[in-house]
Amino acid sequence: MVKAIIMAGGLGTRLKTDVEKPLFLFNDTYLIDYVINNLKESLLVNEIFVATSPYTPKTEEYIKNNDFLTIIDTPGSGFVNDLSFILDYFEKDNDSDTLLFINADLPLISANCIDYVLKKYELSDKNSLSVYIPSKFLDDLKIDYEYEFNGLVPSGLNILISQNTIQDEEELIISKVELAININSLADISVANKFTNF
Ligand SMILES: Nc1nc2c(ncn2[C@@H]2O[C@H](COP(=O)(O)OP(=O)(O)OP(=O)(O)O)[C@@H](O)[C@H]2O)c(=O)[nH]1
Ligand SMILES: [Mg+2]
Repeated sequence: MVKAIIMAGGLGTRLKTDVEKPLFLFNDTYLIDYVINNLKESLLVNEIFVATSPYTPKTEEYIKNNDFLTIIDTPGSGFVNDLSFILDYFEKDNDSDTLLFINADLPLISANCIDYVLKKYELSDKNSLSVYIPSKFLDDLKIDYEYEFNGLVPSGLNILISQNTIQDEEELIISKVELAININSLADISVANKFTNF
């Protein structure tokens, strides 16, 4: 089974607005709804989960009204700690599920792109796969990023097997605008608007 988990329990500090980041309105639609719709359109994702935390109670309330979605109530103790919490949550049930993690602030990653990445994972002999964007690609588009290693920037799209272990990682490098648009600040909204034609 392929289970998608939308990470939606962060503080949203950099956005500097009162609303929780997943419920930030981007062209009249909540950020998280873009991700939900793209995952629903995927041909390979079987189930969708949303990882909220005590920092995102309104997001949790919003998601509760949707029968398609299951909430995972994470402690909100940081991305890596909550990831480990989620791996435990799934491992208890089944230790061979494919878990696709996607951040709630990646509104433009299409179902096609998600399915392409899942197919690459199926072909790989590694237990995990992370998608990276070349920093040069982002520099050329004048898109800011927070973290870079060996010329690669993590995209916020990762696949793991449902086991809380250190996993061998396949690096998948993709130069695509849809992966590069990550909403962290209000400045990122202007960048995103440049690349969309709503
Ligand atoms: N469940 C859970 N989700 C998280 C956590 N930290 C971040 N996220 C989510 O992961 C995604 C990427 O994180 P960031 O871009 O750092 O977002 P953020 O932490 O809300 O915002 P900043 O406070 O500006 O860093 C966002 O959709 C967050 O909601 C956490 O501790 N638990
Ligand atoms: Mg953060």
